[in-house]
Amino acid sequence: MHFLKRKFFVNSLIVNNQNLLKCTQNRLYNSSPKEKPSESFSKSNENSEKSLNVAVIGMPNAGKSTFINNLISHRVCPTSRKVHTTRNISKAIHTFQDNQLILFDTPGLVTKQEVKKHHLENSFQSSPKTSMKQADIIAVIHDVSNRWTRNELNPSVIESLEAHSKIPSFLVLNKIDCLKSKRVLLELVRILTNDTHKQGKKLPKGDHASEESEVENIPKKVVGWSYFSAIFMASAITGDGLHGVMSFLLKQSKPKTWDYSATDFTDERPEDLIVASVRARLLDFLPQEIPYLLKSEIEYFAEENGTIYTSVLVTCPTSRIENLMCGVDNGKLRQITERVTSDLIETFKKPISLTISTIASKKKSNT
Ligand SMILES: Nc1nc2c(ncn2[C@@H]2O[C@H](COP(=O)(O)OP(=O)(O)OP(=O)(O)O)[C@@H](O)[C@H]2O)c(=O)[nH]1
Ligand SMILES: [Mg+2]
Repeated sequence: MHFLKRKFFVNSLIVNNQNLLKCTQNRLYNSSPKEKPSESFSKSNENSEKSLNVAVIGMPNAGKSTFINNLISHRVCPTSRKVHTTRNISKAIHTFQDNQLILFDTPGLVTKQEVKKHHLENSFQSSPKTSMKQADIIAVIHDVSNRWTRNELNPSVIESLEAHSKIPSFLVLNKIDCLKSKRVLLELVRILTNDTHKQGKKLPKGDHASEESEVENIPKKVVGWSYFSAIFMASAITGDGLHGVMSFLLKQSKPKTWDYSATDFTDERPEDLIVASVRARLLDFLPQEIPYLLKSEIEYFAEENGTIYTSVLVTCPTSRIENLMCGVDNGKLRQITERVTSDLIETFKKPISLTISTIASKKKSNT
């Protein structure tokens, strides 16, 4: 073993191991189908229960996870400024009155070549497909802040919609807060729907400009999708436009027995959610490719008297990178720990005592 000494930063409380052992069985969030807390509530209301599975897809960094969190006003999905924050399918569950929305957060769509080039897990390709297969409706999140990519739907998006063309879909033009002039949005709606929508409204069939071009027999590059049921203009970060999306989804909801209890908000194990939250903040705090080289894993997890006690170990490839992550006098590690702690408080709505430890797997840096 070539592990060096460990560095760590504990945020707030420290607990002894005996306490931790005592409460490891006391898991917080049950991902299994509904039972316990709301069982009696669900049973008595079974006839009126409605539910909707929504697959949220789009390119990396389009704002899919932020969209889900702010749509349901609950930070369930870790987010970051860098790409590939979400690496696996995960469900955010939102129960409101007799409606249960299940939002599938997915990794950004990538090609086989990108998976190979960036050594991404297979889940990058399989998760969006799995979520679309189970979906009642597909939400496509499209980033309009990037002027180089906003004028067309990426071919991977169009391919995904084609492969699931029987499932209704809607488009969310996201990050509208970044646009100085909103006029560009009307043009984007026209282009991205192949002229089937204008100003967010579906046109009657005869009005489609794309049909005219068929008459002229000029082959055109397909840059949009003609079958969106609705278009929304939104800013996932400010919440602008999300109210309309929520009303739309609640209307689409179908009579169906709930899969989860009214108190469930995720199908993830809390340990996995904690590790994903640490990983997301490392992406924000560390430069360029460095955070992608780190490996985070849970060391312990327990709950006692309503407080979550947890520790995450981050393995750095070299001591140079470990020092970079910890900063002078562990200042950066402290900042990261505090940030993740406040994220987790928002997620679990409970006090959190988090320790992040670091370790270097090589004694000397390669440089
Ligand atoms: N200005 C602005 N930024 C946004 C908006 N929505 C998301 N972002 C930012 O975009 C970045 C990526 O957001 P995420 O929600 O992590 O994006 P994602 O699509 O889930 O990314 P991956 O999981 O990596 O595919 C973050 O820095 C967000 O704060 C928005 O409406 N406006
Ligand atoms: Mg994400």
